[in-house]
Amino acid sequence: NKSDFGLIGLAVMGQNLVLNVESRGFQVSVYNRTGSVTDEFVSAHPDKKLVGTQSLEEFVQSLARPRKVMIMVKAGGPVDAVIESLIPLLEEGDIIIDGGNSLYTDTERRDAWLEKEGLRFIGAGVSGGEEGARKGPSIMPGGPESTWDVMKPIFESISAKVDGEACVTHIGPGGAGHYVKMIHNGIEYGDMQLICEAYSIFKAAGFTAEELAAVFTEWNNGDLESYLIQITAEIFKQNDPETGAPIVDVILDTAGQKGTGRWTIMNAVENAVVISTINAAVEARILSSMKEKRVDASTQLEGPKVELSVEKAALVDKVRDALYASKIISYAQGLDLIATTGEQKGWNLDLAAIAAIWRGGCIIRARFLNRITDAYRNNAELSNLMLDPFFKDVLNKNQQNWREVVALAVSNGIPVPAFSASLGYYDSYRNERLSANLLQAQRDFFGAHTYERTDKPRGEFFHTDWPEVID
Ligand code: NBP
Repeated sequence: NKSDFGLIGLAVMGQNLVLNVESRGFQVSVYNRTGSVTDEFVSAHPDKKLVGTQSLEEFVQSLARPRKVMIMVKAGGPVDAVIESLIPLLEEGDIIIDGGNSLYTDTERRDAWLEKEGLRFIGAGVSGGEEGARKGPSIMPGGPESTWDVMKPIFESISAKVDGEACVTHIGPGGAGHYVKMIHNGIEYGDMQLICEAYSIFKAAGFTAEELAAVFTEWNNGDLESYLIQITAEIFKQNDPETGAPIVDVILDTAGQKGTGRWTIMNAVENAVVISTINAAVEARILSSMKEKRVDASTQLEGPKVELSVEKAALVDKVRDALYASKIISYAQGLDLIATTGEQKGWNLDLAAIAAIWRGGCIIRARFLNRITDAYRNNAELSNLMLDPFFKDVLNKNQQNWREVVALAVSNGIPVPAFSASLGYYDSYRNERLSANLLQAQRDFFGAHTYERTDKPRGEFFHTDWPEVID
């Protein structure tokens, strides 16, 4: 009998997704470029309905029509290589699903390419890492509605569930799914960096790992409840078996950044959308990776000569407020970018549905996403998340503590680039009058760019005859 589903690419994500799909009652055929991986995987699971295949021909022949082939290989060239080899083997109406972290513009190109070949294509972002893939990820599929309808039962059965709702929805046509996954990853960068900044303040204030574990455990019972806060609490409880020291203290402070974070920033710049919190998070990783340069500079560039002395309990409350407010800003920016691109592409995106499928399965899953879902369910036209009644109240309530935390960090030389970028966005956005009047004067001065006036209707442009300067 033929398989219901096929998967190509048996690395971490592929293997776990296969076991997930199989566990929902589907028979799954598998193929991997290196055949020994397939053999080892299938023989490690003798009780499962798996069909191991050693050639793509055998793989394709083992599938029921319309064939559903998921590709889970390294993003970029490998995806094209696999598609290229599949095309002559598949038949009209068969479906290829790319579940990797492909760049959405590649997905758009493949969508057009496969349509010409008479095949159906879904570019689906799959979030949640290894565990999500195995137990239920958040899935962000893009492609034609009619293809989604065919895939819906399988996607819904393998995805995470929150309050009985599957963490998958048809995002939109073409590259929409991979696009939303990309921004999701950018938001993930922001969430992680904000937590790290909270940690750096506590560390400077002398908190022990034990105290940090207690703080994050407590936070995980409140508004900040989320997977990332939860694992952070666990991290602080973990000691290094070799030295007995808290494991965080022996881990080197250099992080990598690749693909999706960088793509998110480039896309924001192209669309003229501010995502300063995510920017700060990506840049913080870049700075972290310059370890040797930082070590060298640390002996040459001075910081403030102060001793941080604060009342710990009060600090915990303030940092919590600052973290929550900054997180709201990060999501406001990320969702603004999604909305802007969605509009420009005519994707007709449903922000409430997108926030809803992030509530489970993925790394950014959090209680707070219920509030975001509600915000857009109540008002699909919301211009900025900050202006939703619930979030507006939180920001108004937290802004004082947020400022105090940023000021404390700055005066003590503790880098908090994402906290301060978030606050900078908040203060800029809420200011009726910024300093761009001077900027316009400068532009008009050196380039006769003209300006609009406060006392004249918008759209009327003026120029001043500036004096000549001799330098
Ligand atoms: P990798 O991204 O490490 O890819 C390894 C797989 O790609 C192997 O099966 C390998 O086959 C196959 N492959 C390569 Br490399 N080049 C190939 C080619 N030219 N033709 C055929 N197969 C080729 O695996 P992963 O970490 O499981 O991730 C898979 C996708 O899911 C990626 O796009 C990733 O960004 C995304 N993703 C990963 C995570 C995560 O937590 N790891 C989370 C969410 C999304 P081989 O065995 O023959 O070398």
